[in-house]
Amino acid sequence: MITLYDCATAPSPRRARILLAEKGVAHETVPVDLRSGEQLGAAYRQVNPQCTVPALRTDEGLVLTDNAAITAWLEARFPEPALLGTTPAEKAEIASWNWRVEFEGLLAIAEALRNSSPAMAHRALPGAVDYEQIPELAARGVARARQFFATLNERLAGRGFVATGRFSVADITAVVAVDFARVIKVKAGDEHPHLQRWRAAMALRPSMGL
Ligand SMILES: N[C@@H](CCC(=O)N[C@@H](CS)C(=O)NCC(=O)O)C(=O)O
Repeated sequence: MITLYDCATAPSPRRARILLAEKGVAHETVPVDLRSGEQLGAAYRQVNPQCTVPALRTDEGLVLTDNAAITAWLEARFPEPALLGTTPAEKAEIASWNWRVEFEGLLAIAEALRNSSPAMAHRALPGAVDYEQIPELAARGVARARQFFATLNERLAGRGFVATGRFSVADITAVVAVDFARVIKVKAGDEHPHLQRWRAAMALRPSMGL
């Protein structure tokens, strides 16, 4: 059986949940309570010494400790539907946009949240090591997230999907990033018509309710 170590309220495991649903892969879920610090406890450290979710235990007992590994493994193990592209050019385009959405979107939002939230004092970065907050980074993160919304809106003008002509992992990462931005009060508005149209179309996929 495949096991997902998950947290219902966190964006990174949501990426893995949506991917598993889009691939139609049956699995068990083990919740990890990030609010109480369960990820830093001895039991979860045995699963993932990096103390982050998601982690995925494969049916062969291999433990994958980040979305990059989970995505690569799922695509290789369950090739259909292809979510990383099929031709060399598609694979490159999807990898590029997925990285941009991670770096310009998800990481910018995390930068804003983790450097300002009192609940994340001393925890400015995820992982086994504590880092202090740098309050100035919060404002920069918000500015970067706003820029990400503008970039994504521009990208989606006249397009149905973030990369290539088909649904891909780049759409999954982008939906998760756009929704996560609510925590720093960055939202799509009238100035983002293309982004809003795409997000409404994505909402028709049952996986996006996860
Ligand atoms: N590179 C990782 C990042 C995972 C990550 O940052 N997860 C966060 C939740 S969204 C986490 O585990 N946080 C634990 C903490 O803040 O201590 C991935 O995408 O798999």
